[in-house]
Amino acid sequence: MSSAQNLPDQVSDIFDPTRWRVVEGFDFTDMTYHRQVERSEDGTITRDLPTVRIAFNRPEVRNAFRPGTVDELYRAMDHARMTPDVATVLLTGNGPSPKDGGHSFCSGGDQRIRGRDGYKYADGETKETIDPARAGRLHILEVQRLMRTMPKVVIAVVNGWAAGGGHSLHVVSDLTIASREHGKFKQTDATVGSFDAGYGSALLARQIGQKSAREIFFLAREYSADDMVRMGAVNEAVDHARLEEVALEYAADIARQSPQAIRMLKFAFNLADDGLAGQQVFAGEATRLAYMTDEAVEGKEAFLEKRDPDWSSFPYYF
Ligand code: S0N
Repeated sequence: MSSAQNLPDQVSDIFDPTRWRVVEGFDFTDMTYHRQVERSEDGTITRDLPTVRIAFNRPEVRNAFRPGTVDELYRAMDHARMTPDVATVLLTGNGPSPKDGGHSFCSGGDQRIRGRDGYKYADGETKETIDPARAGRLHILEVQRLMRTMPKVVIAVVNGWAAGGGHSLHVVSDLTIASREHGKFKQTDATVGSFDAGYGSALLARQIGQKSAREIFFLAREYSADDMVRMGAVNEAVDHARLEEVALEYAADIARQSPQAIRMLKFAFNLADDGLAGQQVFAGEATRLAYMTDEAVEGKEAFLEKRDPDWSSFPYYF
């Protein structure tokens, strides 16, 4: 935290510290986690606004994720899920790289610590020393499921390379906006002997069609933000300097809508593609709404009062 006006550190070339505060309580190294704020003219925070920014913070390796990165990403995402006045999550990458100035959203799993047996080791860990409870998990898939099922809108703000598992994170996000200059998309899974056979590929095919999705995976070519807009995989390509500003405009529009309606719509969009798991999430929200009706209250009260429920004032047909 820099001292001037309690502004957070400058974490990327397009990060505006005046718009954010650090979310307290997390000692992250591989991610950063910020809450949007309103400030008075002297820089004092006057109130929190309903958007958070979760960012990969390993620009020297194109924001590749290692096990600890995924743990931190999950914790931040879950905290956002459970924070009642947060409507939207911006998922992005910090940078550019101090080594070569390269811009990156996320380049997927850190290939330097990928184990032959599928384990992913943290720095210094080996197959012999790793805690078995933490080994062998492709837990980025747990993050994907959380992003998919959380009752908030997740926007991928693609400031640079979205490659491999980073490409999949953009696919699973509700919306994607990308830097016209630096946003680049490349599905390298097959190049490194990896494959996201779940949302990363199958959901992409639902989004842009089978032929285009197969092209992206089978050929592993590079696509620009404008290419991706044309394919229907990205909502908008914007000038790099304005990327986070436009993301916040999206978030402000979302915050103007009914939270309940946004939740139901997100779960409705997911339902058909997610099968029974999608139905379960949608149905859970429907049940929560039903609990708020007089009819459901009558059922509960009749049970507690040890009497038969009286449904006479509740019609079978409206
Ligand atoms: C992103 C690319 C295209 C950028 O190219 P560019 O700009 O030329 O930069 P480089 O010089 O290549 O990179 C700069 C430095 O960053 C390092 N680096 C980049 N990406 C990674 C990475 N993923 N892991 C480790 N290091 C990385 C470079 O090595 C270089 O370092 P220095 O300066 O020291 O040489 C290009 O970098 C690229 O193609 N990167 C690799 C992309 C990739 O293949 N990612 C992995 C794909 N697979 C997954 O992500 C699977 C994820 C996963 O967990 C999973 C999920 C579902 C099912 C299975 C799995 C599974 O684990 O297998």
